[in-house]
Amino acid sequence: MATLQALLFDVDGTLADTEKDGHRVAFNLAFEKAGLDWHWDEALYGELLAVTGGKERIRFYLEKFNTDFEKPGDFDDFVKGLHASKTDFYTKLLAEGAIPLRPGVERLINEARESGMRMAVVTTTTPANVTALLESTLGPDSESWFEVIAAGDIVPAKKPAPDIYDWALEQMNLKPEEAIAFEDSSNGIQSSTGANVKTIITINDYTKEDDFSDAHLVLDHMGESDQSFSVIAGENHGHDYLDLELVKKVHAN
Ligand code: XBP
Ligand code: MG
Repeated sequence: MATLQALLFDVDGTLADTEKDGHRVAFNLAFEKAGLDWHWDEALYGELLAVTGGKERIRFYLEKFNTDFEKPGDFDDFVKGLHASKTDFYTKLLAEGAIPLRPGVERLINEARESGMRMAVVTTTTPANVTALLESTLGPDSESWFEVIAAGDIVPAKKPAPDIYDWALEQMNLKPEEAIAFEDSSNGIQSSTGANVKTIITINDYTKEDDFSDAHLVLDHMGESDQSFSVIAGENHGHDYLDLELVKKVHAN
């Protein structure tokens, strides 16, 4: 059995509940600014989350939910511009402190740092969004705690494809069995397990019905010493919050 050497963190939905009150809001602000009458409510956004990547999500919306929209001739540029505006709104929202980390995330990251465990971010979101979230929650230098930020368009095939995990592992010179992933969604776990990385899931409102049968542990959140997690599936080895010791036990099993 390989020794655990690195924690690989998904961002949206795992580190923070960014989708409903962050990304969704920013998309709507960008649509409004562009003079579009599109509005993504919470329920529609849940359906749009089937597709990862903001540019890809805009295209999916037009293909499935707004087929009457007359696409401009320079459609690629139109989508890119809209998405750049969305990123602007999103990073500003985060800088204002709009989105906190989920329970236990900061504690686990700090414990991992103190013990010299290697860490990386593996996400489909835009790199600027990762910087904005980390800086607004963990502090200005926190991005440097992560050896690799695997994000956005670094690989063309986004999650659920395994490519972004494969890329991160290669950058870190790690075998899949030397790492463990933290994800929150079906697209996320398909990507991590597709790259043969064991995965711990923390669900959220948008993903609680997803199929996590390939997960090694499924929790409602990571928990704190005074706020126990609930185990949805898997073995918690007598722990009631997710610390490095439990992560190592899950990895070893
Ligand atoms: C979450 C996503 C992203 C964001 C939007 O990815 O699916 O598409 O919703 O980000 P992950 P961009 O859970 O892997 O972090 O608009 O920057 O693409
Ligand atoms: Mg996610």
